[in-house]
Amino acid sequence: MDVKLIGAPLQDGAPQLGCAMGPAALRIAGLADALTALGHRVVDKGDVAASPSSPASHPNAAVRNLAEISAWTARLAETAWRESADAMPIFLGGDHALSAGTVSGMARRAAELGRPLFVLWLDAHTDFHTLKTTTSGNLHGVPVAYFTGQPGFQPYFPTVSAPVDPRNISMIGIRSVDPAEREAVAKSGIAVHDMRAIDENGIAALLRPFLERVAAAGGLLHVSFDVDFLDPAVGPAVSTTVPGGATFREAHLVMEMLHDSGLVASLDLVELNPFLDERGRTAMLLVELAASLMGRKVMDRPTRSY
Ligand code: DIR
Ligand code: MN
Ligand code: MN
Ligand code: MN
Repeated sequence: MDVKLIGAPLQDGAPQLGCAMGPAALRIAGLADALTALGHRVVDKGDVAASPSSPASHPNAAVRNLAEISAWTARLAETAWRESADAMPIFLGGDHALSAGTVSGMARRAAELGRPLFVLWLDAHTDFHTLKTTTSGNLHGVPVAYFTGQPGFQPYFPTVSAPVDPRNISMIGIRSVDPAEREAVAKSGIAVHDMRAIDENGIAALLRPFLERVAAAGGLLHVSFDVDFLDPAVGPAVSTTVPGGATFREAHLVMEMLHDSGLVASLDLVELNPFLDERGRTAMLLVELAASLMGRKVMDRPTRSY
């Protein structure tokens, strides 16, 4: 497969600095080589840059870095749309605000192909705040509301040309939902699978019917992988750790099922903060998981010492 690595070193959407180092850490951990070894043709497109032309403010005074995130959203939506024409883009974050851009760009691509876009959201959080409801003001908490076309983002953010149907979104790993998000996400039609659902059913039983639905609809699948989907013991390098997350085995199973499905059109690897890491282990783990999504089987997995 033709794969493009696209660095998106934004960090203004997160509460702590450090995500800007994420793309570099993923490169140093060997992402391109791991995918090349699986037979893919990998092109590293380098890092995208964005900066706002003028400052912006919102009546909700909590909102932080609005102009910066809006500029990143415009730039990444254009990039995702353009680069997905002839390859599978893998976006190296950068904080999760980047998905406002990548998912809306992929939705535009899917609409042009006459196919529905589906989104698998692997995260501790639902990221369904609007500019009005966020209390932290960290805009990594708003991308899903944005790309599904919830009200209140205009004129602050670019117009969403092809909003994602909330019924085409499956969230897995959820265990931190703010009060304002709870009702909104329940009403939206998004399938929210929390950790209890994983514990009671097993993660495969949650993912399989979703993948079958994507296949039956002839859809494109975008996967958005937030490091905090993982348990902090496995993936410590993230600013918003929440205990009780997915194990390596659960994440790995998800990746292999995604590979087997053949449905994945694009991928975000987000919220990696190498400044909080222990000797790059979270970056290396993400490379392993991405390799599994791209076809590596357990039996081929080289032994690695962290
Ligand atoms: C929280 C945290 N819901 C907020 N969100 C995070 O600040 O809006 N998303 N960490 O990944
Ligand atoms: Mn997130
Ligand atoms: Mn999260
Ligand atoms: Mn594997």
